[in-house]
Amino acid sequence: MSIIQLNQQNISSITTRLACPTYERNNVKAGIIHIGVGGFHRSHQAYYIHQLLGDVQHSDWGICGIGLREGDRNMANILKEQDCFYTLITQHPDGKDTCEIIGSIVDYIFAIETPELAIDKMAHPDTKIVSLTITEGGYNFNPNTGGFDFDNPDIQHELQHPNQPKTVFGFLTAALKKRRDKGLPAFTILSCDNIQHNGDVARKMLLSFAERQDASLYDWIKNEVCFPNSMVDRITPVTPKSSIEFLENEYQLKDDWPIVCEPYIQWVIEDNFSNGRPPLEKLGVQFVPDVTPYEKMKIRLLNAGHSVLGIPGAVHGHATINACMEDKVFASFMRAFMDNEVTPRLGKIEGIDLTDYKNSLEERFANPNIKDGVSRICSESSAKLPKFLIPTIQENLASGGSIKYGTFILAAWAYYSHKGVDVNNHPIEIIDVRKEELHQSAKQYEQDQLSFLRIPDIFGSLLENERFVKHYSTMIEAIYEEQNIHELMALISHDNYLE
Ligand code: CS2
Repeated sequence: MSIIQLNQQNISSITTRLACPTYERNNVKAGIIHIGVGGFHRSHQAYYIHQLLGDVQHSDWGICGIGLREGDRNMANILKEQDCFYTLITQHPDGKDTCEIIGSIVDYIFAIETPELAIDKMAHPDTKIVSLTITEGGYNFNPNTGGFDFDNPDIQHELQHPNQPKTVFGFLTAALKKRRDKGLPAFTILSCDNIQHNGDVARKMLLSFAERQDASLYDWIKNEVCFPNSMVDRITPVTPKSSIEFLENEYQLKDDWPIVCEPYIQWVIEDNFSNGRPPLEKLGVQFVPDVTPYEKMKIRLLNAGHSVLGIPGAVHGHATINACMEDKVFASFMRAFMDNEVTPRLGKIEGIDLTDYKNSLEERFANPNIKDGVSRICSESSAKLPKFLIPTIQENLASGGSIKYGTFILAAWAYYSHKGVDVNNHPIEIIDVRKEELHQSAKQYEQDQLSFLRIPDIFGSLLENERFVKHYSTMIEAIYEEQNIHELMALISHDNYLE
């Protein structure tokens, strides 16, 4: 068999090789516009919608992707080449991979080149939802004040030139204004980022921006746009080159950007929509009145658990999360962190057995077939840890709970940011917009043991707490002196260490 390019024209031949969409894409309307099409959107929301479109009654709920950043150019080119089709490779723990072609993204607009087109698409009568995966950093809040960051030059630009939007805020307000002026109902804004109260955060930020731009639009958005909170979950590693080769060898299929993911998938959403919603409950999505306990559980256990493995893992030279889990010291450290520091702060969650949930996290992290790189997990830790980990430490400080596991991760992060190499002297790949600032602050260690923590918008007031400072100092000293993270983790896991 010859290699065949994944695209619309070839889809009937590809069907003989692997599962393809059964729906007629020409009849699918884009009821959802998604900003920030990355790996996660394609393994999660687009996969749910793909299943939904299998029933012709629901053909109003296709997706049109939008890329707002220069960094989306590659995605735009590849999706264009492939008519927005891509392969989803689900990696099972027994080593099997299941592959299927996903067709739910029916269109993609690279808004840097055609901003008008993107605005018109969002303002189109077919559009009912605009969903977002723009990462923790995309919400443009000033971590010092918790408010909107008006100093951002792109925000300044779009406030002065509302017809030349650059950020998600400029695009959303331009599109909502058009809808209001045309007498169309508002769309729902559905945040799918790992932020607690993601909908509330999106609402607060958009309203702050709109208020400065146009008072009457502010009122309209406030009254008409719904921002459901949601909890999303599916581990989606960075696509390795080997997956592209695998599709070529196994199926003679040329797909330049397939997606790999674990079998597990979960989505919990507040049932609060401005202009209708797809019946995703048919696919196991949970619609609940209040998503707070679910998102807190997921962010504080799964996302923080990942960092608890990933940061020391990077220093110790473990390349992937499953390699960390194979290391008994790492695995029991992470479990002890979950049991002793997170679980007591979560309280009871309706319908959830936390022990089962934690057991399933252990199994998911240990999946040997999904090679989730620690570099992905540690990427943008400066935005993640203040949301995933530091609140747990703060709450434990306030309530007298254990802090040794969480504190150790901050000390390990300081060392990681300073040294940038692992125990074998191999460079660590650090991906963080604040990498340089973190490095500068960590490297003052010799003069000031606590130097790394002197970034208030990341660490808040931790330094004001005596118990925390005592723990941190002991740990950071031990890390620098012994240079053996692994041994220290084993030591900390002993009952009588510091506490
Ligand atoms: C990870 C998440 O980047 C991270 O820190 O914890 O991307 C995680 O894999 C997803 O939230 C899983 O749903």
